[in-house]
Amino acid sequence: MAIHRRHLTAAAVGLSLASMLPGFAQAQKKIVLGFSQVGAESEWRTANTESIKLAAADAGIELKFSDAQQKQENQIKAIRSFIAQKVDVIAFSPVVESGWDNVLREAKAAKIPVVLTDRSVNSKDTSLYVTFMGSDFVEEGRKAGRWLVDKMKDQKGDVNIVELQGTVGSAPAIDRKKGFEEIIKADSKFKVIRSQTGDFTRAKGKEVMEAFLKADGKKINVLFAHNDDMAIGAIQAIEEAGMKPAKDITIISIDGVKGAFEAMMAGKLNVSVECSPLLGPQLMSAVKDIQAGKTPPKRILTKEGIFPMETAAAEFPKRKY
Ligand code: GYE
Repeated sequence: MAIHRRHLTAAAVGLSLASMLPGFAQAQKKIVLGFSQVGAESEWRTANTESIKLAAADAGIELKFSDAQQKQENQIKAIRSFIAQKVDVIAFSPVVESGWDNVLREAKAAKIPVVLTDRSVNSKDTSLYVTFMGSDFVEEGRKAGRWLVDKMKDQKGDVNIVELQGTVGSAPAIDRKKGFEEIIKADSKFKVIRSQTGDFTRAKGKEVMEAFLKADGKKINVLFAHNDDMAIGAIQAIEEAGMKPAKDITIISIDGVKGAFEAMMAGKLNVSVECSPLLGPQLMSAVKDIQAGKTPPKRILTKEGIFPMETAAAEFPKRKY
């Protein structure tokens, strides 16, 4: 009985504290972030998801995470459900660039700020989102192109290139292609003889490379893959065709994930251009700023480098993804 009374007293005190200090209860309220992820198509994406989940936990932000399995319709559904749940902030990595205006207008009408991470949208109305944080994909394509131009500077005849594109309509596929072409077009010896999507996955990268090899075989001098996973799939196809990756065919890819470093250390991949997936901490700090009424810069750029095969062994222990 005595214990019971003590409990009652504590409850009563708790109640009166909350009603006397409404600000106190407010400060304790967690920020709720709805995040719609592209999928789990690559090593890059897995590292990105991990970074976001960890950073949310570290920042004390409640994360509602949704995986769209590389389908825009699933992302639109997830965003609508975040709006219905009245989350504080919505963030997402748009699988493709176009077709977002309607759902973004719905978020705006509900007064929920939107942050784009990793990939951008091509909406004309930039007031539909607060900020876009992520890499400069055109520059990544240029870095790949510059590395190739330098590597082949003494080559006299044609350089036949096959290209494995990322997801059709996605910002990184469009921009990496553009940046690469911008650089190689300076010399007509560089010829892109085939270009097809491998949807950023190992399985598709392998499958499409098999088809390239069947069609052109020994004619192929260079593979430019828009990400490491497709390059890793293609390496298997090249080996199965009895050729030597990185020797018979020069291979360039993008991301700089651990799998790429392992391939470089095994002498099977020539170079990987870095694209960092570790966007979690900067996303959480932008979310906190927005909630505090501050406006983050419209564009938050990720800094990144390039890793040729010769640097792989020294860099590998420092890699975080
Ligand atoms: O390069 C690829 C992933 O959007 C930058 O998506 C990202 C790309 C990354 O599937 O591996």
